[in-house]
Amino acid sequence: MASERILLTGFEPFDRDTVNPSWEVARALDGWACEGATVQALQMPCVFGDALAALDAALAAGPAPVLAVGLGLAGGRTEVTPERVAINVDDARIPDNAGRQPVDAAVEARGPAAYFSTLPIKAIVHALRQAGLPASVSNTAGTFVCNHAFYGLMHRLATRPALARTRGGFVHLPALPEQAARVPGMPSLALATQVEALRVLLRTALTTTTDLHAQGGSLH
Ligand code: PCA
Repeated sequence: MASERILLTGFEPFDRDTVNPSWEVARALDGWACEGATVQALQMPCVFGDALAALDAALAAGPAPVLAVGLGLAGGRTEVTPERVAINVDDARIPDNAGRQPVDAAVEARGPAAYFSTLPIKAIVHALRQAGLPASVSNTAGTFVCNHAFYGLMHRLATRPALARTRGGFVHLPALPEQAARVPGMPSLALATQVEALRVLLRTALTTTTDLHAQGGSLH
């Protein structure tokens, strides 16, 4: 039986780091089948513009995915955090891997201010917690390359008729223990735990059509 495709992206290391959990998780799941769909892992460069070129190449190289989920590292976070919203802003506090450091540039010149994730983020957080895995909704993906990739993905899903049925979103992940060992005090989550969380997340996304109505806000 022909399998549907889940596009799962992760990033190369950035900010002079040697590893990025987002790519380690994505590549660990490459080829994993769930609910009639199979994961295709894609590594993105941590470079404004180039990340979206890699995304475009992967989208063009096969049928429309049933799900397109981006992963990225958010050092300092303690939980797996599905992002609620992507904003049309590139504002880089540090240079990307090509030395680019845009300030207050639009991701898409004629795009709307923001896009919401079309993943069932509340149901995902609930399912992760039920499975004993730490998770919360995040209300900001920042303004660096992850938000750029998230916004670019959602813009493509919203504007390309061929991708109208593809649901998409972005998830920030905590650091790996080996990264935290170099930065005392930094929270971390083991790779196997992060991979298990993504299995639960993808299964929930594939089987949930209407999101849960549950509180996931924050005061700041
Ligand atoms: N995290 C960065 C970019 C790549 C990554 O893994 C971010 O949150 O923007």
